[in-house]
Amino acid sequence: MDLVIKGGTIITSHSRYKADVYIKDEVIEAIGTDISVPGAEYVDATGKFVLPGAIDAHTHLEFPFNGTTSADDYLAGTRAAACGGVTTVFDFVVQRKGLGIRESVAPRDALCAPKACVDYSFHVALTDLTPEVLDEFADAAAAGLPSYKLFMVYKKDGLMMNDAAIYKALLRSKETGTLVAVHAENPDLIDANIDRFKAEGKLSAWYHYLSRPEDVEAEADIRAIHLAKMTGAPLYIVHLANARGMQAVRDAVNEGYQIYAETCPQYLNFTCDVYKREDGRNFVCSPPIKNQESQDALWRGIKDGYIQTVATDHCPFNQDQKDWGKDDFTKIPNGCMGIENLYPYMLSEANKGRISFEKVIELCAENPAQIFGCTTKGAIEPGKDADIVLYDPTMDFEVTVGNMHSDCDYTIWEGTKLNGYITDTYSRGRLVFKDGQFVGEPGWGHFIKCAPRS
Ligand code: DUC
Ligand code: ZN
Ligand code: ZN
Repeated sequence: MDLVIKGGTIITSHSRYKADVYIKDEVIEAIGTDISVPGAEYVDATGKFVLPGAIDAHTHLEFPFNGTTSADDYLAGTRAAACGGVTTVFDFVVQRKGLGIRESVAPRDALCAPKACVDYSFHVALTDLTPEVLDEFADAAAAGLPSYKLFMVYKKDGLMMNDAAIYKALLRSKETGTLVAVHAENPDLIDANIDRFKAEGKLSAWYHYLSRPEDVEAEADIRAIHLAKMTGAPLYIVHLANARGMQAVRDAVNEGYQIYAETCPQYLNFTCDVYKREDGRNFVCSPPIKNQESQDALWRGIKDGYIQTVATDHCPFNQDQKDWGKDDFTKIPNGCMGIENLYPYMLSEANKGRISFEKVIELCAENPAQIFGCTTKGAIEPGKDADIVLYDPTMDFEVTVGNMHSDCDYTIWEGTKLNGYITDTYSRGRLVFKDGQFVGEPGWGHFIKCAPRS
């Protein structure tokens, strides 16, 4: 069915204007004034903003981790995404040791496809960088999988990749137009701190932060940037959360290196003081949420253009899972929720005047589409998929677990007041969220083949 969204204000990263959007066969067919299409369905968007659906470039859905599995499976996670205006979700597939990149993705894609409520793609977390896997970069990229993450931590979980592996991956990424991402923290410093705190009986959630404070992350950021400089390859730093790492990104970009930084809403909204709260364990994620100085540096980085994307690292665990670490922070599964909060939170910050709406579109839609090669996503333009969000800037909203659409039984965003909220989400022209209700269907979402860099 043809659809015309009439009378709204379209926002891009560099402009805003009133226009109608004509959608045909899941794609934006035309943008113009007074569009009239016989037989089409008309949607009145007067007073609303017409925005591209957000791309959450960093999630962990039904993720086996820390001896358990994250609480949102592909259905719940993509349902929550739809309700938060996210129309493309990148999930991390962990390479099974001994298996190749595409072999590791295939079973996860099979799991995701019947459940996905919005479109999705994958980054692959490499854990076994054999010569065969390095040789597979080009073919995996041609199959739509051109981005690889290397964990610099989680040694005991078998996920960590050493500097030599990062160096080799960067070199090969440069040859193949692929992109290497890193989770940057120093595992040896973390272990040394944990051993000391355990010996001293310091086991509350606050010591999760103190075992991985600002410089534990900064050291790894600086090391990864150094490796990228040595190879001349681009580098994407996931979930940047500290001021000194932010400065290292600024310096490297100013020297002409292609360093992309991503941060997450939890680092922009909370400080490490949350770990002193009675429910501090619910905020345990890695890297941990840092201090006010770091938060301020991240916002400055956004304003000055040194942070390219905001994504969530969505990896919720239910209260009973978090409670494993009630008396010992080392037993708390690492991860927080955010997939439904990313776009509304960033748009609310724009509505409050901290940044522009155009900047939010750049961070949450256009940049992730461009960096990860989602050529059909990220903008309201003819030819792009009709992934569209209608946003009412006058609507007040308070986040509470009851009005979220995840399977998790609490939210760290409880009580957060937002200025403005999403009223409708369209995924390829199909309505999937309307006035607080999920109206989509599992299996609607498709795998999106990402293009390698030219
Ligand atoms: N950090 C988290 O907090 N959760 C999932 C993986 C990660 O790196
Ligand atoms: Zn990570
Ligand atoms: Zn992550």
